[in-house]
Amino acid sequence: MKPDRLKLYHFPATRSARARWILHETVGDDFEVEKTDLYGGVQYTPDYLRMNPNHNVPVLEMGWADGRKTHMLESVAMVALLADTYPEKELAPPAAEFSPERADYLQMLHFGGSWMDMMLWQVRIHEHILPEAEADERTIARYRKKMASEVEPQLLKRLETHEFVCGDDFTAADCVIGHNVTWARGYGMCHQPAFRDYLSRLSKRSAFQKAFSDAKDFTPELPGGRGTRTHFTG
Ligand SMILES: N[C@@H](CCC(=O)N[C@@H](CS)C(=O)NCC(=O)O)C(=O)O
Repeated sequence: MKPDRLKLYHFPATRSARARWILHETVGDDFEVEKTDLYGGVQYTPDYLRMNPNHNVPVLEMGWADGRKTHMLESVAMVALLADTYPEKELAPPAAEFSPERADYLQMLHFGGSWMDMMLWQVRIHEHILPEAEADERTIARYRKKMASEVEPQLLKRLETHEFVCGDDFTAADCVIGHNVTWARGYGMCHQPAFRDYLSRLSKRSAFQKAFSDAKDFTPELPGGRGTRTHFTG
């Protein structure tokens, strides 16, 4: 069974670009995209909170033949589900096999979505979003250092010897790690040539181009400056 209708709540170049990317890789253009004005605070309105109590993007809305409407709220879960649901696209090692390739793929998917993501988010909120009084220079320094000393070397080891993060074939894990690398580079991290070359390979994919076609609409700074998001809880 597959949904009759797919709709993505999205904001340019954020984690919802991971979901938009895997959707283009799997279902093509057959889904709706609604921009959620994060800087306008739409994610804290009662209607949005009913759909997503975590007040963020992405949300993947799925309409089913029996009339149900369901929502997924985690970008990495969306990436994993879509890659496994369309095995003919060969975006993930087969789920039914206990293989080293499957283990490595899941490892990188979740490394990107949890460990690396956590560090990038700390840098982002403390540098650009939290009010001055809550922003902590030591947190920024700590996670910038961990990115440089722990995360980047692990990724470089892979990307200096292989085309993609799990080897020479593109996988759905690249939708998460690739997005993270664009995010990191926007903050002056992952600056080594191997990361630039990796993004250049990824950007040749038409699904990547479509997913990031609106990236120019993203600004790291809040329109009114840090701390202007009165409802932001992080
Ligand atoms: N773990 C979630 C995190 C989603 C998330 O925090 N999205 C951010 C944009 S990258 C957001 O919408 N933040 C708005 C807010 O919290 O106000 C995922 O990966 O889907």
